[in-house]
Amino acid sequence: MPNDVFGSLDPRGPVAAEMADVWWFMFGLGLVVFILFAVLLVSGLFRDKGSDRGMGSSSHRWIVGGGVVLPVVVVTVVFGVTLAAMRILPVGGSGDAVVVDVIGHQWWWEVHYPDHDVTTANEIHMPVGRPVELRLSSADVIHSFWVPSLGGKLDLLPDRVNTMEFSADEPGEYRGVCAEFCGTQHAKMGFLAVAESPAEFEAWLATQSQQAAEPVGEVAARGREVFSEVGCADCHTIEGTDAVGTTGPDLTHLATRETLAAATLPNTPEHLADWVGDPQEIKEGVNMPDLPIGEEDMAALLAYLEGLE
Ligand code: HEC
Ligand SMILES: [Cu+2]
Repeated sequence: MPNDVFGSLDPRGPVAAEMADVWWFMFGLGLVVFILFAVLLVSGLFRDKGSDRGMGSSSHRWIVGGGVVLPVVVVTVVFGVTLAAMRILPVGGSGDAVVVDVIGHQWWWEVHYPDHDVTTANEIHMPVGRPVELRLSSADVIHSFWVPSLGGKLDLLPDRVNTMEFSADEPGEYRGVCAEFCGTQHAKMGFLAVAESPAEFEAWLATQSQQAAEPVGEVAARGREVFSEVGCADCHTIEGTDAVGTTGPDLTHLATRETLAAATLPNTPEHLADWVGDPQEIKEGVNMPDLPIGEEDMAALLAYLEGLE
C-alpha cells in the first residue's frame, strides 16, 4: 500500500504544481473579498441610523461597485490566471512520453503499455521526470482518472479515448482514485502511480513483458490446474498458460503488485486467501463469484498465485 499519500495541495509533479498554484491564488483572492465583505457588513450594522438620510446616490454606488464591478473584475482575473495555467498543461503528443492505455472497469483499472506489450492492473509505473501520455477509456460506465498529487483528472468514457499527460518530479507511490461515481464499489476503485528511476522502470517493463513463471513444486503445479478447473481462467489471463479470460485483471505477474482488488488490500498471502475465498465479502457486488473450492485445492491455488512473479 502507498506509504506516501499526498493531496492535490502537496504536488509532486509539474501539472499538479500548476493546479495547486491556481488553487492558492483563488483562495487568497476569495479571502480578500471575504474580509472586505465582512468589514463592510459589520461597519454597516453599527452605523448610526440617523446618518442614512439623504444617502440615496451613495448606496447606489455601493450596489454597482460591490455587486457588478467587483465580481466582474474578480472573475476576469481568475479566468485569466486559469487560462495561463492551462497553457502549460500538456495534452499529449510530446515525443518521448511513455504511452499508457488505461481502461476503467467496474471496479478496477486495466493498464497497457502498447509499445512494450505489457498488461497489468491497478498500478501505473512511470519513470521520474518523463511525461506519461495516458489514453483513457472505459469498458462499461463512465469513470474518472485522478492522481491528486500528480494532477489531471479526466473522464474515462465507453465510446471515445480521452488523452492527458502528467509526470512525477520524484520517486514515490502516489495513490489514484476513481473520481466519478460508477456503482456500489466506486469507493474501492483505487490504484497506484509508482514513479521510479528510469533504470527501475526499464527493469519493471522487462519483468512484466515476460510470460508467467512456471510453478515451482508439485503443490503450485496442482494450483495451476485448479485455476482452470474451477473457472478462474474464464475471467483471468495468465500469459503462457491456457488462461485467456479478460473479464478480470491480468494475473501474469500478480505477485509483483502491491495491492489487490484495486488498492483495496495489501498484496499479502493472507489477504490473497481472503480475496480468493470470498471476494463478495470484500467488495459486495463485484464481478468475481465466490467459488466453492476444497481446502487442499485452495492451498494449491494460493501457492500458484503467490509464485506469479
Ligand atoms: C466471472 C469472472 C471471474 C472469475 C470466475 C474469477 N474472477 Fe478473479 N476477478 C474478477 C474481477 C472482475 C476482478 C476485479 C475485482 C475488483 O477489483 O473490482 C477480479 C480480481 C481478482 C484478483 C485480484 C487481482 C488484482 O490485481 O487486484 C485475483 C487475485 C483474482 N481475481 C483471482 C481469481 C481466482 C483465483 C479465481 C478462481 C478461483 C477467480 N479470480 C475467478 C473476475 C473473476
Ligand atoms: Cu470508477
